[in-house]
Amino acid sequence: MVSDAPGDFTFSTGTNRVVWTATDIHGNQSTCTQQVIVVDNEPPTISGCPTNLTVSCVANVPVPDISSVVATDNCSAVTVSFEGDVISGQSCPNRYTITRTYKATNSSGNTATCTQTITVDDETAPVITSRPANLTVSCASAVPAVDDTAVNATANCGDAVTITHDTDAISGQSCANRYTISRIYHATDACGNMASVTQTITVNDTTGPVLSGVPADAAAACDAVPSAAAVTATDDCDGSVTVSFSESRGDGNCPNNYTLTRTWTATDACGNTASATQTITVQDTTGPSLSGQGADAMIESPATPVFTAPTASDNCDASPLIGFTDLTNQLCGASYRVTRTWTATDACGNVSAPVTRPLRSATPPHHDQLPGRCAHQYRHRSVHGRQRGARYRHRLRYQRRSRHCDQRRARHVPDRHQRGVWTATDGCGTPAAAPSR
Ligand SMILES: [Ca+2]
Ligand SMILES: [Ca+2]
Ligand SMILES: [Ca+2]
Ligand SMILES: [Ca+2]
Repeated sequence: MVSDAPGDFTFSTGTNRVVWTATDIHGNQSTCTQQVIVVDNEPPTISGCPTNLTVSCVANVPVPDISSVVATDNCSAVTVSFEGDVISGQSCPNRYTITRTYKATNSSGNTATCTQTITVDDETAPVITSRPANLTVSCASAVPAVDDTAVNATANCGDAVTITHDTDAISGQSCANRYTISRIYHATDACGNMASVTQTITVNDTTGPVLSGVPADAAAACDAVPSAAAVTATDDCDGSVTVSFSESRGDGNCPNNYTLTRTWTATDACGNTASATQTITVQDTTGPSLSGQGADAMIESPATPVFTAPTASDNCDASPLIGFTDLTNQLCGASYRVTRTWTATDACGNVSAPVTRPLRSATPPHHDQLPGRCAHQYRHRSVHGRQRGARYRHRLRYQRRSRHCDQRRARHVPDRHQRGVWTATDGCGTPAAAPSR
């Protein structure tokens, strides 16, 4: 018997039915059947999974791609598929691990897998696109409030950016309105990556206060120097500030001619100052005045004239100098008139109006024109009277002028009991009076 069964026959997986037929030379046949069951227990092989990679953002995670995956099987065709992603270790939207599995499946259901690890890790800070500019202000009150909305930033992954700020840091402060502020803003993405920007605000008060109420330069009499004005000051930062005052005197050409320089100074909290001055020119232009000089008087020669000097007062000088000049006019006989003129001069040379007083010295008048023809002897009679307001006294001596004098008549004219006055003159117009008897 000869077999013609093929030696390299390949069976498929599963049940294969083999019919054996025996044929003799006469064509008689006999058959039997053989079942060959092929079982594939060997899984496919798989390779070519996409390489592991790291991306920054979710958006950068590639879609599954089987194109590079290669799978083979010893028995049958193999199907490659994407099995799925498993996410682990996620700490924020853009920081986690993807385990991506690809699977090869043969017709017997045998499988093999390979995995790709995709790391999502955002390590990139936002980019700040706008920020508050550095600035300088004069006063603490002008420092702007912190403003997060003034900071804008973008995140590489497109996630939301949160803007925050630190507490202002103050440095270099030397006074209430002179220091530096460092104001730090932060822009932070969803994974905590942070960019920062510092705004420097310089506070520097360089402006002095402004004075008000400073009077203009003025001239004043020495006894009418005005008191210092009430000057006030306002500062751009400090509001009302204290004003200090000083006064200096510059001597002039005499004690009551001088200048007063009044200076007002205001200083703010940072030492900026403002000052203003007023110059007052003080002068004594008023002369002294005299009073109390003695009355006009008459004395009897040869007495020495004695004057009662006036006293002087001045608006500014406590002790004006008093001087005088005498003018003598000779009258008749031994009579003369002395006119004394006083003037007072103050320390600045201002001269008073002069005051004068005449004092006349006269020789005794003679009562040579007594009533009647008789002159009676009135020896050692004192005669008192007033002439032109001045008291005078003369001692008169009368001589009997005639032996024929009618004594009786003379005694009755005037009546001896009636005190009367005769007038006699000294020939200079100076009347004298004699008592009657
Ligand atoms: Ca297989
Ligand atoms: Ca980022
Ligand atoms: Ca100021
Ligand atoms: Ca004076």
